[in-house]
Amino acid sequence: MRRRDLIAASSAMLLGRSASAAESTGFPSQLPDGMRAIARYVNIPDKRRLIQLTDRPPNYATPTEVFTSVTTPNDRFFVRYHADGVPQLSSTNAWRLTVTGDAVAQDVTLTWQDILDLPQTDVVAVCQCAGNRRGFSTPHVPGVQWGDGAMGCAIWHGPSLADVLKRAKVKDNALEVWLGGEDTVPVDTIPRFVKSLPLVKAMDPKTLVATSMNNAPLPLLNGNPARLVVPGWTGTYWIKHLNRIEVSSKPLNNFWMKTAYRVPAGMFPVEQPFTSQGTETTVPITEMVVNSLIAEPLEGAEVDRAGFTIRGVAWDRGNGIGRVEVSLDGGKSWQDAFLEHSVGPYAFRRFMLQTTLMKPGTIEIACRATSETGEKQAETLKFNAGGYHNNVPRPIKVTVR
Ligand SMILES: Nc1nc2c(c(=O)[nH]1)N[C@H]1C(S)=C(S)[C@@H](COP(=O)(O)O)O[C@H]1N2
Ligand SMILES: [Mo]
Repeated sequence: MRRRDLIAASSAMLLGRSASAAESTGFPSQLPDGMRAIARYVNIPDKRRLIQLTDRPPNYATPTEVFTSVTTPNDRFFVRYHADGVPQLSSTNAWRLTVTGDAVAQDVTLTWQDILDLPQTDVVAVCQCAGNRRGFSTPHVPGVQWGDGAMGCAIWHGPSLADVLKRAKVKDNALEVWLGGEDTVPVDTIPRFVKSLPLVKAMDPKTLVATSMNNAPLPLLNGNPARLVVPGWTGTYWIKHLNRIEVSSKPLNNFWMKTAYRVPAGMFPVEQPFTSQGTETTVPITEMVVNSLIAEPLEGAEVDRAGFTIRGVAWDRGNGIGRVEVSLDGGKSWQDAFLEHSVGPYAFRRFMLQTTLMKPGTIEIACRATSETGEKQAETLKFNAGGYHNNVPRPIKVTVR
C-alpha cells in the first residue's frame, strides 16, 4: 500500500467507514448498469462483505478484488440459490445420504461416518455459475444480473462420488445419476432443484462429495454439510446440502434439465457431450469455457505512470491455462503476462504483468486467456437467451497519473 492510500484507509477507519477505497471504486466495474443502485455490501453469518444481488432467494457475489488469490476464502465465496428454502445448520450425526434408483443392485443409506470412512481426495477447482457475467449480455436477458463475481476457487475434500455409488452396486443399465439436496421450495409451482450427470462424469474420480472446503467445514450457504463438486462443469451441477442420489436407466425429465440451463446445440463445443439430455436444437450447459479476469487494479483506480502491477486469474474446463495476454490500449495490442505456477488444471491460475513508464491519461486494460489445448476467449458475444458462458474480454478504465 502506498503512503497516501494508507492515510486514506486509516482516516476511513477513524470515521468508522468500512468501505476501503479499492472496494468502493471496484463496485461499478463488476456490476451491470441496472444492478448498481440495488446491490449492496452485506455481512451475514459465515460471510463477510459480499455483494447482495437478491436477498430471497440468497444470491451474493464475490467482489472482484478477492480474485487476486488462487483460492477464494470461504467467507468471501459467492452464494447462489434458486429458491428461498435454505436448510438450517444441523448436526452431521443426523445427516443421511440415500443412494437408490432402478440402476443400483441395493438401496443404501450412508451416515456421515460412512462418508468419512471412504478413501478421501482433494481437488482444487473453480465453481462458476453458468450465468456469471449474465448482466453484461447485450441485449439484456432475464435472470440474476451477475457481474464478475458468481465464481470462486477452493480446495475441495471428500470421497469420490464413484466410491459412494459403488456402495449401492451400480448396474449395467445405469445411464444418469440424479442428485438432490435438502433445500426446499416455498411453493409447489417451483420444481425442486434436482440435476443429473451422465454416468461417465459421475464416475470421474475427480467428481467429489465434498465434506470440507479450504480445510474447513462448508459454510451453510455453500452447501453444509456436503456438496457435489464437478470439476470443469458449471456450478449448476454442484448440488449443495446433498442428501439423495438416484442412479437411473432413464434421462431425468424435469424443469432444471429440460428447460433451464440449456444452450443452442453447436454454440459451445464440448469434449464429453451429455448425449442422453441433448436434442437437435439445444443441449445442457456443461463444461466451462476459457475465461480470465483482472482483479487489480480495479476500474476507476489511479495507477502510477512509472509502473504498476496488473494481477488476475484465468480458468477453463480443466485443460489448464497456457497463456494470458494483457492489453493496455483497449485491445489494439497485446503482450504476454507472467503465469504463476499451476495448482491443478481445474483451479484458477494467476497471472501478472508489470507495466513500464507511460503517459498520463485514461487507458483501457483488458486480459484474454488461451488454454493448454488452444481454446481462446470469444472475440464477440455468443448471444444466448440464458446469458450463459460470457467470456468476451471486457476492458476496464484506469487513470494513469
Ligand atoms: N441444493 C442446491 N444446490 C445448488 C443450487 C441450489 O439452488 N440448491 N444452485 C446451484 C448453482 S446454479 C450454482 S452456480 C452453485 C453455486 O454454489 P455456491 O452457492 O456454493 O457458490 O450451486 C449449485 N447447487
Ligand atoms: Mo448457477
